Amino acid sequence: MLAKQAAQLGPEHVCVGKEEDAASLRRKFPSKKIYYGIDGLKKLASLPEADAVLIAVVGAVGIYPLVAALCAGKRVALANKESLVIAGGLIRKMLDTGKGEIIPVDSEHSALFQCLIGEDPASVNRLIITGSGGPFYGRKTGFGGITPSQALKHPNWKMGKKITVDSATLMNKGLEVIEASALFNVPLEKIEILIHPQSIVHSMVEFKDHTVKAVLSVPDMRLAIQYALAYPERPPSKVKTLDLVKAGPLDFSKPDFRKFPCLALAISAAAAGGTMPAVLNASNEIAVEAFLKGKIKFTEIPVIISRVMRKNENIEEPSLDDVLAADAWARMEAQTPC
Ligand code: MN3
Repeated sequence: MLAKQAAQLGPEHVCVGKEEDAASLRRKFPSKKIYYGIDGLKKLASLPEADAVLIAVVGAVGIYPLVAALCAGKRVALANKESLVIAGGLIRKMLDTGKGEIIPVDSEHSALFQCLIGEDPASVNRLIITGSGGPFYGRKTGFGGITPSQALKHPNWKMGKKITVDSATLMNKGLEVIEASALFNVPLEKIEILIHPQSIVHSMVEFKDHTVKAVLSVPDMRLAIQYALAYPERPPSKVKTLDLVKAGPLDFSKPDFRKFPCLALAISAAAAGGTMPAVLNASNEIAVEAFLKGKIKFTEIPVIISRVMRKNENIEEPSLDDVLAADAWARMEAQTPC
């Protein structure tokens, strides 16, 4: 598929995961520069001629191109949330001291970013992150019998497999709280989650005077991607106009932490800080993969994560090496049968 896309769009540089795939691409495209693996991602993210870098790889591996791009002073359109989850404090420091910047692609964070433009950070009361609740929000029992194909049917958004399962367990919303805290430098206790099944309101910011700003549109990821790439311009898009009469009524409710233990685990990892979010994320990645392969039940995902989190010896102000070591340890631990 990548070869087809490269032939169609004609990029000068292409990166794949494995060395052997790079070799076969080199035979197909002798005039292109072909890279592979983590070093390839880093090179691609810091090309001198790139004026913006869109990072949309899945999982903790996103940290490598993100750090490379920020070191090179790039504007990053960031669709990968795991990098901010595992190393939020370090990325925050890079943003505060370096030339690089992040324009979020995650729809909730794109909304928050837009609400915060022109506002004094000190005037923010709270960030309100909305979530559809995923395909099982109304379900009362039988979570153990949920199959991968059921979990992969998201009611509103078209996304990749890993994030769609994360939406079904509500881990995605937990990761997004950690992501927002790092990206906007807002403490955990000022971030709230609201379940909003229609996915029309993408998130909100409440200010000190109790004014609430929100961003609304039909749910379509193309809009958030375009916004991040075109920022600060706002060109026309192919996304449908929002018909509020047809879309309504819009519902909001508090999330159910008991029915969705992954959400509670994410919040407790965020509160613990240090390497705990990296451990949460890595064990979640392994558990979701095992669920998608039919090796474990849907309800075993939080059991694995909480077991690995309990064993973690937390490092409070971790370096990038500490974070990567915690990530690698948690991956091993998550695959060890208890
Ligand atoms: Mn999102």
